[in-house]
Amino acid sequence: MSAVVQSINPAAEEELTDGFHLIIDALKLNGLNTIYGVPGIPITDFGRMAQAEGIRVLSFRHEQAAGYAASIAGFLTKKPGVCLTVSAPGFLNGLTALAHATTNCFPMILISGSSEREIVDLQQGDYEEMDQLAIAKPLCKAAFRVLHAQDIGIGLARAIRAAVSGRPGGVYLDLPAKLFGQVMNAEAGKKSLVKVIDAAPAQIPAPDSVKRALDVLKSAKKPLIILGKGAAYAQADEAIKNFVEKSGVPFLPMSMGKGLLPDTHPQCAGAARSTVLKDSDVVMLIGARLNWLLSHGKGKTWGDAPKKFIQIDIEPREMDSNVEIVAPVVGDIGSCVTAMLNAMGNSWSAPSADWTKAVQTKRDDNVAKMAPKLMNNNSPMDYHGALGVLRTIVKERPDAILVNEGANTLDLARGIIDMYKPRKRIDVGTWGIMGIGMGYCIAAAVETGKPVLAVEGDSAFGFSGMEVETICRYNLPVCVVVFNNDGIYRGTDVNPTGGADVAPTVFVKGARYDKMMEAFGGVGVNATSPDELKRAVNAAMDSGKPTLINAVLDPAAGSESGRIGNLNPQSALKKKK
Ligand code: ADP
Ligand code: TPW
Ligand code: MG
Repeated sequence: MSAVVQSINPAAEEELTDGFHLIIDALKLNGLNTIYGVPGIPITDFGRMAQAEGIRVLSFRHEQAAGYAASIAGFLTKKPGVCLTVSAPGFLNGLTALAHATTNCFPMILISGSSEREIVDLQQGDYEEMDQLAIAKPLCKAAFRVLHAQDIGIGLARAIRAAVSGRPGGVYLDLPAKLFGQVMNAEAGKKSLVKVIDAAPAQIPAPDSVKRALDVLKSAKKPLIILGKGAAYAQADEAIKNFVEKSGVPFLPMSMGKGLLPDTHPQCAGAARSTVLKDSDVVMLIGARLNWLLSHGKGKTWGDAPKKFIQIDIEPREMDSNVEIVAPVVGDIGSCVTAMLNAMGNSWSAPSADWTKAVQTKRDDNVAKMAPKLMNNNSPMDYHGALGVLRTIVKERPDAILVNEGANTLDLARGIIDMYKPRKRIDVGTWGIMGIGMGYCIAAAVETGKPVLAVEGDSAFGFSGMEVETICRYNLPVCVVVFNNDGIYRGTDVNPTGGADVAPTVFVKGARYDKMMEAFGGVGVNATSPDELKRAVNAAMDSGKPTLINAVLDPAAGSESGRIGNLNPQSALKKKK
């Protein structure tokens, strides 16, 4: 029995347990069998004990990467990913990832050890003193502190429910050092634990809202369905596929919604994005917000055609966040889509061929225009040559998980690499955050057991590059391709003063990121052409060995900020010059 520790009072013959064991037992009872973190006071022994009790404890080199790993574990499994950190600095390092999880609607629990309340509250300068609970609160969905061993069970239950029910998000659980050593009767301790039943209960949409949505969809001449990462998270893959196919409506996947239906599906409008956004008259959002990634549902991107929006989301307050939603359907995506499917009946008629053919033609034209660029074998490589190769590799290995971050490296890979299965593409998400790369690789490999291919800008990779040691240490089937163009966006900027410092966007020229992987016993390859890249990636995916391929890109190949350069503020002075 894991909960039982040696009695400290043999005369009483009382079996005892303590905070350490109660936390471990509570996690295990709820199927939380993996912890991502960094050890130190007061959680070093906790990690050891957790490992001894069969929890997989993955130690990282930096808490932020561990936190990103936990966040994406939550996305991939629908169970909260757990990140464990030490107090103050470790906690703050993990907090970025907790905020990221909350922003992206991923369930995650950040557990941090903390110093003693009595000293923190009087600001008496404890070891790594910080009022962590207060700092975490505005950045996550919920924050809890457990002060007594008998409350550990309830504390974790609250954390789990808060993370996964309704709109998923990040939860902070504060565990002061003293809690770990608190002792209580083993039997009472066992009874105090809570196995959370139905942590994310189905939320059935109101029948009226379903009918209203179908009426609006039926009235459309040029309908469009947008599938976001909430739809991928929901794991309602069959219902979504059946609904989209029965509707006959063109669909546009958001970045992490790619693969819910294959990008090569006849209804996929991915390669006709600007056309469908402009010309559609009714847009149905499934697990996608009308945030900056969809230009807030208005403006040039959306053209002049009047739009009506239908939205399926679990969060009622998401409705009308940017523009009017004429048909809100509130509930979990599985329940909502199934209800819509059932209410469609057998006489549903597909949208007019004028519309669907126009979309297909646009898409096929764009794909055909792109095709020759993807086949070039230039050395040094450009983005298209390198991505053409990776596109084929992903097509041949549709089970592999693709991790992607960078600017040009992100935007171009998203457009070029087709996905074939749900939840196979994980990337920078709602914040467009750099640094998720290696943490995502590690969690993807650990949680799914599938091979992982990371396509990383050289800048993006640098944010979590030290975690290649972690990848080697756990011998994970991860192949990292660094698109090395000597810098952020491009490697060609110069210092206008002619001074000794290089421009702020450029890195060491000719850097060899592959040597980093070799330093820890993994495989490093320097690839200077698409052919070399193809051979190296295939070898890595076949062997499953940790591999890093330094893909030498033309430093002039990228453009400023990738595809979102328009978001940069412009200096009026610069323009006048
Ligand atoms: P994307 O970036 O792909 O457009 P977003 O992160 O903006 O996607 O939107 C995801 C949406 O999905 C959020 O509004 C969230 O509330 C919603 N969501 C997440 N899980 C579910 C679920 N199980 N059922 C319904 N909606 C969900
Ligand atoms: C946490 C700002 C956006 S994209 C990027 C940065 C620094 C790097 C782009 O260069 P990379 O890709 O990766 O080499 P490429 O192919 O265009 O050369 N800090 C954080 N997040 C973001 N988004 C930034 C900074 C940024
Ligand atoms: Mg770069």
